Amino acid sequence: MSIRLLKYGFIDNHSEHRWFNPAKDLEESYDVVIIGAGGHGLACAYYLSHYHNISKVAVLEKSYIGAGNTGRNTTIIRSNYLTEEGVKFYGESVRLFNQLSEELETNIFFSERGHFTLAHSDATLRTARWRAEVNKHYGIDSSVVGPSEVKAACPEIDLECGGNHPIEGALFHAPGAVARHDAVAWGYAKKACQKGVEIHQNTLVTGINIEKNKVVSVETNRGPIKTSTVLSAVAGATPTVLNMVGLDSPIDIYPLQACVTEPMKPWLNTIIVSGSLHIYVSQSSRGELVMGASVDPIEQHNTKSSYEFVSGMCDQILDLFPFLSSVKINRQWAGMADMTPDFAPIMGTTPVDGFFLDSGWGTWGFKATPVSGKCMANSIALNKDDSLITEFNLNRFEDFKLVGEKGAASVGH
Ligand code: PYC
Repeated sequence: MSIRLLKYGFIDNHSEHRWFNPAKDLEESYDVVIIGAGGHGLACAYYLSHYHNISKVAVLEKSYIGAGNTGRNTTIIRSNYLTEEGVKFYGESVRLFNQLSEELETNIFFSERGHFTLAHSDATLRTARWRAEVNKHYGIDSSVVGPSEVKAACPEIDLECGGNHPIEGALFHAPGAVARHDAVAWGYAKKACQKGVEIHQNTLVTGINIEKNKVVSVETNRGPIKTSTVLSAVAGATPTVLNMVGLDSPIDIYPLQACVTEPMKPWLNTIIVSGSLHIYVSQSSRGELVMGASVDPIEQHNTKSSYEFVSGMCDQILDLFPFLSSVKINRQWAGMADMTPDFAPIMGTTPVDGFFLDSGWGTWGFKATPVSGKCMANSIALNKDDSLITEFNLNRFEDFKLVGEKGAASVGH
């Protein structure tokens, strides 16, 4: 073995600083406790500490940073939604994503690819037109294109779809992008820690104490913490946390599975989605095809992968790309999606003073990471819902004011 290699093996003084603060004891109290060190919780900690000067913040994570849906999604970023609320909200998220590498001084591998939502029927084309018109009205780059434009962007696609469901056109959204999901979480964590935010991994919240309808403290497996402000940012576990403060929501938890193939030479430069075939696919910078489908058909609180998912999804993908028939699937996994009746998130203030919610992300939590962090930080700092999220408040279910966003889902659920 070379002496140089041995020398480097023995130095513990590496040039790169720690990204996150080292593990330490919990303080007795914090101004804000954030439950969940996924992208959303960490983004909120970043915006609180950098834009509101609120740094006495503890982010508590039962597992490790990004262990939940942050590290389990298929990293698609877009703003071609169906409702005014959704288009404005995700439009701001795409804007923030575009500058996030600079803002966080972390390469998040943001890669604008263009996003095609294929239409295999007149009915789907009609929804595509509807979305394109709403998008354009709010300044979002989105239009209906014909099969030849799809073929030009992706020459490998079989427009006939194996003769089963020919492609009639698509909704094209040029700003559609992908980014490295872990880097987004780590970047927010790094920058929040630089301002003094503490991230406590392996720290499970077991209860939240309320007195006179106000948050007063949090119980954890490492002892109690006094605080007047708690944010729940725990996709997949929202009902458990809501239970701790005596609130209820119409969220149901469904597993959402995904997978990657073995690496291939770059051939797919865009993002292809088909609601009728229930699939979405992009190619990662490592060359893997990153693919997913609808949520599982049964409500379950687990992250098990299934053969049924991967075989059903490959069956559909091969209609679009028959040449992939000998490509191997390398890995599959699942996350747990907080599904709401209207497919819009549940965010902001709640009937319990000092308890804030960032939840109900369904199948689009990753793409909302920057905007949700920013809006939640604004809402916490001002104790008032940010204007971009007022329509997403939990009270909309009592007021019968749903935000029907189902038509903007990538795939049917
Ligand atoms: O909303 O673009 C999307 C999406 C892709 C995968 C899951 N959701």
